Amino acid sequence: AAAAAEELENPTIAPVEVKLTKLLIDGEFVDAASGKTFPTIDPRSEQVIAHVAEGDVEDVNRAVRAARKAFDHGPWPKMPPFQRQRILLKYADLLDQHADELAALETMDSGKPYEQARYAELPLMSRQFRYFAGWADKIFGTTGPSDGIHAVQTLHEPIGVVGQIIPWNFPLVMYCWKVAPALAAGNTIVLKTAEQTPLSAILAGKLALEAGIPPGVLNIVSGYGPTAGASIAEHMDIDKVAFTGSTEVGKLVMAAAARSNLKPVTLELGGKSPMIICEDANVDEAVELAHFALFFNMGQCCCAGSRTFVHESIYDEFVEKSKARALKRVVGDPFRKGVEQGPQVDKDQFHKVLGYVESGMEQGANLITGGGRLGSKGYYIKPTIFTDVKEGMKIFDEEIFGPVQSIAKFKTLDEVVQRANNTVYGLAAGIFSNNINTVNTLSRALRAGTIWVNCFDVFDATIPFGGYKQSGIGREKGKYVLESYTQVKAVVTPLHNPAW
Ligand code: TXE
Repeated sequence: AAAAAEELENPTIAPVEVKLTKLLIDGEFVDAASGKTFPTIDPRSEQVIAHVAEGDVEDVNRAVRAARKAFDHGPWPKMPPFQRQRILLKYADLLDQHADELAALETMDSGKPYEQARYAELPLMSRQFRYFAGWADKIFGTTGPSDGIHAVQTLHEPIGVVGQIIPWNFPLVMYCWKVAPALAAGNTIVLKTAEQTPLSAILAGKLALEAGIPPGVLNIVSGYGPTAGASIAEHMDIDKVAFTGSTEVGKLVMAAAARSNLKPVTLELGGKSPMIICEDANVDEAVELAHFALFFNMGQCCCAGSRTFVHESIYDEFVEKSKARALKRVVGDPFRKGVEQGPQVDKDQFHKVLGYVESGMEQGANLITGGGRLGSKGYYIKPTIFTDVKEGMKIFDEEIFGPVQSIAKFKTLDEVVQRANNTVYGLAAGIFSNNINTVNTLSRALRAGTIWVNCFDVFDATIPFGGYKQSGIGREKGKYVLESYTQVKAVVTPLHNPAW
């Protein structure tokens, strides 16, 4: 009876049937040229969900041929921009209409809480398409004064065929961050999803066709990195590549782009973002925000606030309350209502995170809660906190990508700036303070692409996102991303006939 009562309070939302598993090439769902498939695994049960067509070099070649044809001879780049806009707006509506199914596929494949996928992430998708639909007819150049005897106009043209490689931590959000601006600017696309999470993008691709995006404009290849991914990076007929993933692979992508046809590269890579809790902070609120900054999405965020710096005057209280909060965190089947944390995405990530937990203990950090696997089935990890964490410990210096919070004490603002910037990364930083001078000082001194003040993980389509240092090159979202998906052409004509 108790179980039934709990079930009533926390009903389970059902997974959905997987209907689409093929590659999307030239407007058709097709098998891989090799006929091969690969299994995608449910991280809750460690069981196979479905076998998905495994795209490889030959499939990328087919997709590039389709995208090339759609760019060189198809209607998309030449279409009046307001028509592209209309199609993208219709696409946004279709994404909203299918939000339940998309979110369910996302949860099955990645293990993220259904409520998070459905109510925090899916709305970002349609918002992103509507925002960039708005840009479609507002992308244009300038006329300049030049030298007085020539008229000069600049045309902002699409780059051509763009290759996009996305990770598994936010499969659909990454899909729309990449696809929406590229399409709004008139490019055609070959996109590779992550091998851990291929399912949701295939349905998103089907909806793109329904919205009226012409065949060949958006091609989606499921498959592995060293095969399908690498062949995108080194392809001679792809005009630009955008990558989100590890810093290590980002370097490979950039090298391959340079070695092949010198295609421009944008990269959104790893991070080790500081979350700085200042002296004047309301401790309860700061604890909640720092908890969210690290534990959101099982800690699998490139911008996770993974170094929590706390002012010494409130350190002990902060640590005690952070422990209580972590113990309250609801971990379980991500399809159940009220669950805050599901399993890690796959076996590799699960073992990687547990390896970091062990190294924290070996290197003398103080484990105050968690510290191991939860249960015996599925890739669940207990919310874990280390205190007294210091530079030189791997858990403080390297990206863990898991539910492991590292808390450190600081005394002065100068000290915390120096320590926060002491990393090869520079993706984001959080500041918790109501002191305007502190906020101004820190937000200017921190070397990171996003500074969240008294908030964290705010991802509206208008906000540019990207890294300093080895966290990446270029910006996604906002008007800035359009620069990555357009070329500038200068057209010069004499103002007077030179013979006059
Ligand atoms: O990343 P990969 P992995 C970090 C995080 C994580 C670590 C490893 O620390 O623990 O990276 O994760 C494709 N050429 N981030 O191994 O391999 C791959 O198929 C071209 C941070 O999953 O970088 C997938 O589509 N592509 C991050 C994508 O790259 C290649 C998100 C990302 O996978 C390739 C994910 C190759 N040679 C992990 N090899 C973030 N910035 O958000 C792999 N890929």
